[in-house]
Amino acid sequence: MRRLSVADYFVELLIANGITDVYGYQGGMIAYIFDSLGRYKNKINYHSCGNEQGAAIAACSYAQANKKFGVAISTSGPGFTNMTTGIANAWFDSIPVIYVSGNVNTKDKKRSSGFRQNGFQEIQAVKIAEPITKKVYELELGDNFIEKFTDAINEVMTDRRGPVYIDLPINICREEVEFDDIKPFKLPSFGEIDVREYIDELYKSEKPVIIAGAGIKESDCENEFKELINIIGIPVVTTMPAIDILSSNSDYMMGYIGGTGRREPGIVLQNADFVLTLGTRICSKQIGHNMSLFIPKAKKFYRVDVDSAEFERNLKDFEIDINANLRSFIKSALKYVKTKGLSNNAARWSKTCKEIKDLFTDVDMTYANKMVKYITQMLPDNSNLLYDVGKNLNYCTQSSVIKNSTKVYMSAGLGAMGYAIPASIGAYNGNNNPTFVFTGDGGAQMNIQELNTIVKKKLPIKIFVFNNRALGNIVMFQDVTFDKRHFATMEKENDYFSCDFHKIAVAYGMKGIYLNDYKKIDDYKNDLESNEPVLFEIEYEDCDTLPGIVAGGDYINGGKVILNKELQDKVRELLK
Ligand SMILES: Cc1ncc(C[n+]2csc(CCOP(=O)(O)OP(=O)(O)O)c2C)c(N)n1
Ligand SMILES: [Mg+2]
Repeated sequence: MRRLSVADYFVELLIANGITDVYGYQGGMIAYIFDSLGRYKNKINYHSCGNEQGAAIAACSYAQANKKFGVAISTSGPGFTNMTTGIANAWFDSIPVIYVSGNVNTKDKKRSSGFRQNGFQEIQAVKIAEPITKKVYELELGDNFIEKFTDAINEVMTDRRGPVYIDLPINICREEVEFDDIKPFKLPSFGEIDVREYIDELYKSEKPVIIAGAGIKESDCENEFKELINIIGIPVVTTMPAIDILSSNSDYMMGYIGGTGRREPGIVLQNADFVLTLGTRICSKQIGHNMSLFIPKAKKFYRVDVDSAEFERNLKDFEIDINANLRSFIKSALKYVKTKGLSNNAARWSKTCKEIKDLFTDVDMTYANKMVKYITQMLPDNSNLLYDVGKNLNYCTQSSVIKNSTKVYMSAGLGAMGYAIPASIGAYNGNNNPTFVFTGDGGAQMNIQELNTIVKKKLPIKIFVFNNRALGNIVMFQDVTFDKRHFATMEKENDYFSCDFHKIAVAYGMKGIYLNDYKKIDDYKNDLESNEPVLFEIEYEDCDTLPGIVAGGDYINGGKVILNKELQDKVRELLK
C-alpha cells in the first residue's frame, strides 16, 4: 500500500499512462500540482506557455499527435478563463484533453450564495466549463479522488472523445490517497458489427462516394481507412479537417467539400448515386442550407457516427443512420470486403473522377494558393502542418501537398484565430515530427507569446506568417456585404495593424526571415531543414479565395472566375 498527496498521485497517474508532456501556467491555487510536476520532472516534461490559452491549445494538438490524451493546468479565475478557448476547441473537435484548474479552498467557495465572489480569483468555473466539456468534476473533501481521476481518463478516451474539466480546490491537493498500484487506461476492444447491407449496396451502386470526416482520425483508424479505400477503389471527398486522410496524389482523393472547398469534390458529390459518410457531422459550411442541392442524384445515403445526437439533424428523408464506433465499422468493412472477395461496379466512375480531378489541377489558383503548394511540396513526408484561421487557412486546405504521412491540425469547429502557433508546440512534443505553422498576420499576433516557448524549449518548429497586412477573410466579406467599406480590417486604412514579424522573432531569440516573394524560399532550404526554430514572414498583396461557390452551388459554371467553355464541356462530357 502506498500513500501520496492528491497532487502527487495525479502526476504519477499521468506518468503511468504514458503522458510525456503537460502544458500550463503557474498560479497560487494550482501551486501544489506544479510542485509535484517539478519533483517528477525526470519522468514528465512540463511546458510553461506564455498564457493559459496557449497551454490549453497545445494540449489539444499533443493529444492528436501522440494518440493519447492531453493535459493542461491553470490557476483559478483568470487562469481558467484564459483556458476556455482551448477547452472549447477540444470540445468541438472531439479531442481527449483533461483540463485542470486550481480553485479556492472548499470552505471559501461561493457555492449557491447570492454574492458575486467569496474567495479571491474565484469564478464558477464548473458552470462555465459545463457546456464545453463531456463532464466536469468538482472535487470535494471526502470524494474518492482516485476513482474521479480514473473516470476522467476513461471519459476523454471513450465513445465520442472530448475534454473534461477538473475543478481542484487547493486544500484537496494536500489530501492523501492510499493505493496499491496505478493501472493505466486501456482502450476497450472494439467488436465487429454487421456491415453487409451497406457494403453490398455500395458494391451495387455505379457512382459511389465516401465523405470522410475527422472522426476517422479521432478514432485512430486512418490506416484501416486507407487500406479499405485501396481495396474498394472508390472516390473519397473529405471535410476540411480531414484533408490528410489520403495523400493528395491518391487516385481516390478528390479534395474537400464546402464553401471554401474546390470544385472537383463538389462535382463528384453532386453526381454520386451512393453516399456514405464516415465520422463527420456534415455541417452547413460543408453542404449549404438548401438540402435539395446536397447529393441530388443519390439513391442511397448512409451516415456512420459514434454520436447518435448528430442524427437529430436529419439531412435527407431516405438517409440511414448507423450509430457505431468507426473503428468497429471500418474494421468490419475491411474484413467483409477481404473475405468476400467482392468486385464492385465503380471502376469506370473512379476513373472518371480521377480524370475530372486532373482537369482541375491548375484551376482557381491565386498567388497565395501557388505559394502554399510551392512551400508544402518542399516539406518532408511525415510533417505536422498546423493551420490557423482566415483566408490563409483556405489557401492551405485547398492547395497543401499532402504526402503519405502528413498530419494536418486546425481549429475546425471553433475556428479560433491564434490556434496554430501554440498548437505546433503540442504537435511537435506529441510525435517529434518536422513541424510547420501556417498563419495569417492577425492570427499570429493572437498568441505570439508562444514564440518564446518555442525558442526556450528549443523546438525546431518553422513558422510561415502570410502577412497581407489585413484581416483578409473579413475584407472578403466586406467587399460583398458592405460595398467595400473596410473598417477595422486593413492596415492601409489605419484601423487594423499588422507588424514586422521577422523582427519579433529575433527579439524572442529565433531566426526571422523576411520574403516578399515566396519563391525566394529556395535560398533558405538550410533554414527549412535546420534543427532550430525559424520564422518566415512572407509579405504579399491581399488576394481573393477561389472558387467562391456557395456550398452545394454550380461547381462547373459558377464561382468568382467562370471556367472557360472548353473545360466546362470536357467535364460534362466525362460525366455523361
Ligand atoms: C479569436 C477570433 N477572433 C476573431 C475571429 C474572426 N475572424 C475570422 S478570420 C479573421 C481574419 C484573419 O486575419 P489573418 O489572420 O490576418 O488571416 P487572413 O484572412 O488575412 O489570411 C477574423 C478576424 C476568429 N475566427 N477568431
Ligand atoms: Mg492577414
